[in-house]
Amino acid sequence: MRLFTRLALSAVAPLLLAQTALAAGVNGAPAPFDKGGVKVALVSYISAGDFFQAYQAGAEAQAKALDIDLRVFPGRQDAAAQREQILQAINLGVSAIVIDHGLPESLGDVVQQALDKGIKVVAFDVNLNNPKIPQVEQSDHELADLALKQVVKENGNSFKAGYVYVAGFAPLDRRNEVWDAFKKQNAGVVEKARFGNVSDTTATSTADQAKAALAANPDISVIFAPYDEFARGVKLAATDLGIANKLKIYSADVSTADIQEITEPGSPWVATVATNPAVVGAVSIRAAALQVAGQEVPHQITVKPTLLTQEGLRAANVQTIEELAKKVPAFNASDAVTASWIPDKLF
Ligand code: SR1
Repeated sequence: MRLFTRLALSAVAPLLLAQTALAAGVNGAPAPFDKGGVKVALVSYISAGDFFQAYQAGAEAQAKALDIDLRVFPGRQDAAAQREQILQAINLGVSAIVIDHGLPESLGDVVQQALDKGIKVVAFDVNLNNPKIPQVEQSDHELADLALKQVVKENGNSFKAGYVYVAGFAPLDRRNEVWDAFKKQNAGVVEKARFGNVSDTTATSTADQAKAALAANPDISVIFAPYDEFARGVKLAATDLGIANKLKIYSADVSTADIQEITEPGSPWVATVATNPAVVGAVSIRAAALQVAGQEVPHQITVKPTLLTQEGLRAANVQTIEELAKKVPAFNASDAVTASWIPDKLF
């Protein structure tokens, strides 16, 4: 063999071996997962923030365990770009697309194009209203209900409140239904200010709005901020205004950074209700894989959230999401959409 050919082969051989190892498939899995290398796209609308990064990491871990070739399209809160990315995924010849958030009105026709080509679709937190598309959610009604029960436990049912909300995002809209019902049932709860912003700078923009709202309404003692970026913004504002000791913030979501903000001395962020977003990402990929394998997937897939209080986190000395996962089984794994052939030891 000529020297050049030998050198070229020796350089390529490890790559070929790596590819073989990567595309080895999953033992005992049905086609096409027995061969591996199934292409799946994850198309997100929001990619900034702890929740969405952890969701993506969980999706990647589950994809790796299933020997899926996962193509990630990061969102930039740009509806037109998300449509374009779905078309790109279709052109790549993916077998399934997971759509993570987005605006339903701008997705319907491109999602239909995917379905028409036999591509399986899974929706997380975006209502695509199609019986062929399983919907993944974190049981948002229960999430808001648990948070508001904790509000009443700690503040009674007569107080002035601030509320952080942006309409048009399915999980926030569902949580809002519970907030509306809560106010109807508790006439002593007065919503004095409502604000919110979802962007690539959600926390800091919300902080600016919160500062104005809290300065104008010094009698607000409770803030319902059911998204961790919102809660982080309100906490920032309360600290800047020097009123952290007069305010209690209740939120959704959790991350290692959130745990640190909740448990630090004097923090006004007293409770959150959350799932492990990495587990939700893994569940979304499993829903896609099961459909590709031709197996049954329920239309509504829920990952149940858990109430985490400042007091409880401090008492258990939990400082990271990994420590939380060791203490609370629901943060480690979900039994939603599993199968014997799907590896579930991810984290
Ligand atoms: C802008 S929507 C933000 C929410 O999406 C996910 O459901 C997270 O729980 C987050 O609160």
